[in-house]
Amino acid sequence: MLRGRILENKLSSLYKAGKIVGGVYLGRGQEAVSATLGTALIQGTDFFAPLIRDQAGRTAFGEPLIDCTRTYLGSVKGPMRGRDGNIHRGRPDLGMPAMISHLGAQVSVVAGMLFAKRLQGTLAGRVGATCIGDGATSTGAFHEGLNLAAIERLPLVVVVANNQFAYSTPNDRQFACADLVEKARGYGVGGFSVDGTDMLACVSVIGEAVRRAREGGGPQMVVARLLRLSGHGEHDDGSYVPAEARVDHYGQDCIEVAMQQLIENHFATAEEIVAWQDQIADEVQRAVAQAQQEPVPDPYQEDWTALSTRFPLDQPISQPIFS
Ligand SMILES: Cc1ncc(C[n+]2csc(CCOP(=O)(O)OP(=O)(O)O)c2C)c(N)n1
Repeated sequence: MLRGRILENKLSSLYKAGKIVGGVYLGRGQEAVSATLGTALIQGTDFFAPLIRDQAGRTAFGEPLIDCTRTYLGSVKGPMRGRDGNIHRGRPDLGMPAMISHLGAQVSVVAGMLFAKRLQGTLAGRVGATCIGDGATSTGAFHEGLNLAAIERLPLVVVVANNQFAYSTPNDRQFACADLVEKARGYGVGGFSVDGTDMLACVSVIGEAVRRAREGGGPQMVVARLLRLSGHGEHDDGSYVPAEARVDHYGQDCIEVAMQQLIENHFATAEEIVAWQDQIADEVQRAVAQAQQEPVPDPYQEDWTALSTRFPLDQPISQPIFS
């Protein structure tokens, strides 16, 4: 969670200083949901299709920070070889497809990946997960993907980060059911609700959803309630979010809550947390400095093949793939 937050704070500064071309989209306030999902998945076995607000989950799943800074800064050494605007990066060979759209498109992609593994006879013990927002639950892509996964009883976990706004559209203009988790019953999939600002609750509920999917319980949907603590992107000041939403329970910062939980449960001391922050700030600084020194792609030399054809299949995600 801290890696995601500290890295994204740096990206925001770089964007405001005009050093990043394109948008910067943060997961501020969603780190507990994202990181606990990434942690519950097994790198090398599972599939994870993160969204633009899932820096914390990507890191927890095993993506190195340098993948992020290289992509945002357009380095030719990044996973998209500097060809992507910024956020649609992935390592499909390693179970992490590149993001397509924010609006539920990944649900059917992950369902398809799982279905392909079933056809190959290698699905057992595997889970595929994706995160979406409340707005995505209104799209056809979400409906089609979840419906297919339910009929095929695929081990799919869809985590909905209900951050109360789809860009500037509030929940009451987005869906008419009392709670989004009711949609799970409609599709015939397992449904869970969790307070997305509470890290320990997320560990338990998201962990349980992943476990049920892995053990053959079919698709699971988790709805996590929270508030987006930034604009839709760094170009947006989020001034449409009412002041009451910022001060109610779900407006609290999950990182502050998590720190308290760690200290109260004697998992870590305040001094250790400060030391982690310092160490991570240093890692982030190095990942930015390295990407800034690297060249951008030469469009005349670039072979423009799909990224998946260029990755060695046997390389673990934690190792740099480009030298
Ligand atoms: C197919 C498609 N339609 C529209 C957009 C533009 N768009 C990007 S994010 C967004 C709102 C998403 O809201 P939500 O699903 O609640 O996710 P959040 O941004 O709150 O995390 C929209 C309309 C898009 N990227 N793709």
